[in-house]
Formats: sequence, structure tokens, C-alpha cells
Amino acid sequence: MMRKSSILITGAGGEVGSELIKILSNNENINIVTLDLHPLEPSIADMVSNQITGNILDKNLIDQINLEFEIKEVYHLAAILSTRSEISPNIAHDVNINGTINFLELALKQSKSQKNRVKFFFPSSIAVYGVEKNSKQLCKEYEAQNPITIYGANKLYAEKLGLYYSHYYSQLSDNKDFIDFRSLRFPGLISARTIPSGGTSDFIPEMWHHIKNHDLYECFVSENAQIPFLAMPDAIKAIQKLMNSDCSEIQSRIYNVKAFNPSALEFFNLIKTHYSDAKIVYSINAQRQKIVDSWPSDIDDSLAKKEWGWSPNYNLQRTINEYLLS
Ligand code: AKB
Repeated sequence: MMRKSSILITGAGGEVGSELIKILSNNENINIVTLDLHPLEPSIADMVSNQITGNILDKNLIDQINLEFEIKEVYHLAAILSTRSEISPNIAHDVNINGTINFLELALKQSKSQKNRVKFFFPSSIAVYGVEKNSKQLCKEYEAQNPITIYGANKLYAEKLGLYYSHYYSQLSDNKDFIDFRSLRFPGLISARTIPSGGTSDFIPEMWHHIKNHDLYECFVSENAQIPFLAMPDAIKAIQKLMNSDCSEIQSRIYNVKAFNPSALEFFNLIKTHYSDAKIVYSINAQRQKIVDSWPSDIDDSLAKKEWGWSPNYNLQRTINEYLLS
């Protein structure tokens, strides 16, 4: 039986997955296979060829996927985000690490059977960093890798696993089958369509959506909280640009990307110029504040600019005026 040539997206129903599907499905020649714990929204489900509902830890299911499809690219987006991971660190480890290994192994099997390297996209995070509170360090990729969360530690180790499967897997044997691993360290993301949940960067997107819908936001961090962000269309653009780059361009394989980094107060003040009744109350959650304080207030994305020509389309003004308000 001929296996269908496909791309596989895990965590496909999430914020990033559903936006990625919209863009990738513009290419009619791509067979999109999705895996998510829950059924996709009908409008997104219509855009994919095979929707699989199941768990990324289910090895029998992954074996079936391996038999049925010829997978050219994996976008492994399924993960438990930082705040939720702190509530259940064991589950976070299982999903974020064992789940990732399951798909690295799948990509490896596919690379072997196709005799061609399968591309593997992994969304990493600014959570891999750990800096002093109020530090103004503009973190480069190799600096300050001292995460204080299980999620950050998971992301950092998963990056290392990806590099291992990409460059060194079975290095003692002659049989060198590798995958083609590529990863972005995403900052906070803001989408016009969805409100994230379970993350710690959620205060900025929550602020936007709560004020837009109810004029009020109860903010779980202080007005000075400041981390980098990216509008969702730029996150998708970055994934596509990285995945379409030639192997010779992407020497580093793991890259920071960001566009703007307002403090909570700065972001609120901008929202207020559009929603004059907007109100904010600060009801600080000390644990979540500590996590945000441990993340850099800005990151250096010059490596991505240099190696594969990364540049965001949306600065903060454009994000609000031309994306969120449109
Ligand atoms: C989270 O807050 O956990 C994520 C992230 C920054 O990776 N959005």
C-alpha cells in the first residue's frame, strides 16, 4: 500500500496549531494530518486531510500513524504550558519530554524508511532562560539557561534532544540516520482569535481580550512586569520561514524571535487609547510573578535575522491597530 505523503501537526487544536493549519492548508498539495486530545473546531477540521483524536503518549497510536502515512515534516506543538506544568510537574515531564521523544522517534523511523531527513519543528520558549529580577540582560541563545520552572527545564532538554537526534543519533554505529530539527524560542504570543490558558505570559493576551469584552482586567502580575512578545501572524511566519530555509543557512537550529516588549502598564495604556472605559486591577499572584521575573525582559533575535532573514511584520502599534483591532 502506498503511504500518503503528509505533514503531521500535534497539538493541532491549540492557538498556534489552528493558525498554522490555516496557512499550510493554502497549499492544496499538502496532506495535513493532525493529532490532538480533542476534536478540532469544525472550521479548522475542514482544512485538514486526516484528523486523529488521541494522546501523544499513546505509542500504539503513533505506530499506526507511522504505518499509514509518509511523513515529510512534523510540527510537534503539543505541550503543557508553564503555569499548568508547575501544578503537575510529573505530568508536564511526561507530556513535554516523553511526548517529544515519541515524535522524534517517529521522525527518525520515517527518515529511515524514506531515506531522507524528516523536518521536525519544535516550539521552544523564553522559559528556558532564568535571569535575576529586574535584570536588563538582552539574552542571546546560549546565555542564562537557568530555568526555574519544570516547563523551562523541559523545553531546554527537548531542544538538546532535538539537536542530538539531528546530529549525533547512533553516533557509534555506521548507520547514521538523522532528522532535521529546527526550533524557535517563542516569547509570549498574542492572538486576535484566542485567549491562551495555562501559560504565564498570558497576562498580555488576557488583558487585551478581557478589556475588549468586559472593559476590565484583573492582572496577576505587577504593572512593571515586562517580557517580549510576538503577534500570532509573525509566529506563524517565523515557523514557515525557518522550515523553508535551506539547511546550509540554519547553522544554529535554535533561535530567539520577538517583536516588542511592553510592560503590563504600557500595554494597558495603549489599550486605553482604544477602549476609554478600560480598567485594570492588579491582583498579584506571587508565584506567577516570580516566574515572569525570572524571564528576560527582552531577548536578542539577531541570530535568526542573520542566519535566515527573520524580521517581524508587526511592531506593537501595528499589532494593535492592524491585527487585534481589525
Ligand atoms: C507560557 O507562558 O508558558 C508560554 C511560554 C512563554 O512559553 N506562553
